[in-house]
Amino acid sequence: MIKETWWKEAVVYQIYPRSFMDSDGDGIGDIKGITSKLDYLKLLGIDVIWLSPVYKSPNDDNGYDISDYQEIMDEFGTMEDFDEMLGEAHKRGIKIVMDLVVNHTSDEHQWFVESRKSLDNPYRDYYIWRKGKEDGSEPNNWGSCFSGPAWKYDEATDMYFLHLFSPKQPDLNWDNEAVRKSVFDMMTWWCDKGIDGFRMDVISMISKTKELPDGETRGGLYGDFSPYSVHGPNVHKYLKEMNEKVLSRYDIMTVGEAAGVTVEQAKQYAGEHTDELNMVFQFEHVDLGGKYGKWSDTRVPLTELKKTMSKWQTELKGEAWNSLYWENHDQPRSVSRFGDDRPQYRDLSAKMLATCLHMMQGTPYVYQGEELGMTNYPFNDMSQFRDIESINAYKEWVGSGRVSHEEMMRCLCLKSRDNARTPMQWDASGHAGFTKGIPWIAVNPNYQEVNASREIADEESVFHYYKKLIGLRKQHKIMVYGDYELLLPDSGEIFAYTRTLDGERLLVVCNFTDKEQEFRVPEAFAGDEALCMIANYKGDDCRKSGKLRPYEAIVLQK
Ligand code: TEU
Repeated sequence: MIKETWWKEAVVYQIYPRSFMDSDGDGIGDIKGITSKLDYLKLLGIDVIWLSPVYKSPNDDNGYDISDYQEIMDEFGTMEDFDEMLGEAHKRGIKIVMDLVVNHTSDEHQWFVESRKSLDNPYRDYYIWRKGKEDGSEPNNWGSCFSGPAWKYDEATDMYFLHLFSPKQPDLNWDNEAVRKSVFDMMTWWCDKGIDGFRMDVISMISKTKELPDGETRGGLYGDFSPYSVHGPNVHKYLKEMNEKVLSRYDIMTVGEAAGVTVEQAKQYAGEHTDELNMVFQFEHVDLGGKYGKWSDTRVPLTELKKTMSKWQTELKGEAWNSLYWENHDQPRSVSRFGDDRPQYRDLSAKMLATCLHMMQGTPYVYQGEELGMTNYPFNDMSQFRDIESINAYKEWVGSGRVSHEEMMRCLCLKSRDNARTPMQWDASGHAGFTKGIPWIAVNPNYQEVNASREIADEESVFHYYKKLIGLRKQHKIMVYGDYELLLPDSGEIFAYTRTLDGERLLVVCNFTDKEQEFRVPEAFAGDEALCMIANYKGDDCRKSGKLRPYEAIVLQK
């Protein structure tokens, strides 16, 4: 029996503050801007906001490089602004979950400033330092997630420090009890302020093996660090300690970003009774189809997508809780990646994707602009990119001659994180109403059509469709707790499944193509007594026509 709790029944909305709403005209989103849009989020009906980092940061990785966990980033405003936003959100019954980035800090954090000063500095072992090899090269062959080696040489003490991300994001040494205490104290400080939980950045990477040997290069320029730094030997010990010392003391929600996690590992991170986290973000469905690392310019076959998502629905059941997402600040726009962003199909396919995801078992996450059907940006020049991961990947793959400029541009257009980071499109005014200044990254040119103001006024918009889906989840426990069963596993065109709870059943059918598809409704749902819970087309549905229209989505309830 699945235990019923508030965070299983909630819908979470992710805000990437830099691109959400700019209140002071500097072209960068800020906390006052978020506060000014809380009524919009209340109208949408979401329950929780996951706030990407707002802490002080030099923004080498847009806030995921933190220089002070208990101060607000200058560009985003003040702690008073934060306190006002928290209070205003709570007044509207909206919870705030903070982004906890503790696998690494910024190299400008005071801990690292001290650590690099000398071998005997009290903060030396807050980070992971190693001597170089005999020939003076890096301690091992590991590559960083943002290209280049995962080690940076530091002259002052003639040693290298580990950074699995950018050189300005040195990894913390979680084997050091003082590090754990500092992190837990900081988390307690935020919980005492009244926040409602944490999304934990790359939490599966915090424990490294003692030995840090070379990794497999598999024909690449660098070795793979994951066997030694993902799901490491003490990761669960440290999360249980975190749970005992902080998490268990508050009624909060936690979700761990667990790159590379398997279903079996997820049962440990987010098991009903493992006393670690409430749920994890797994990456199997969004990591499908990589050709040059994560980079590819081809779409993933629907059969692969269905197989992966169904596995997580059926194999976690009753043991751990799923997070459900198509998009976040690291992923491209789902309507471009999994749907069809051509004008005649954008709206339909966005609603179809929303149906496919929100009818599954788990906590759904809506990324800012997903509820509008925002699309990938039409990049055509490297100068348009801002993301360190994309810029460095271009330099490494094209610079090394392994990928042509043209192919890499196609890969970046499909999968660059900047696709998700163009400003939120509020209305049809200049810069889509995001800023009165010059935006830090260009607004998508389709903002005249795709924007909140227009869609709120149009009952048939993607916005209102998401609003309906979110509302249905509050009315029907079967959407939250019903058992999932995949139908038509071999279909490369149709994603269909049922949900079952206490004798009630739902049939969810989604046509992932721009063609009509034959579809015979299962007998149990064929009659008129089966009600249509939601559909993205008006008029006769597949029960009468025996066909699914392009990107048609329908949910029948019995
Ligand atoms: O992302 C972790 C991570 O695994 C990324 O490499 C992500 O999978 C990749 O960018 C997908 O293309 C987290 C944050 O979500 C990301 O924004 C940060 O850049 C990263 O950690 C470092 O903090």
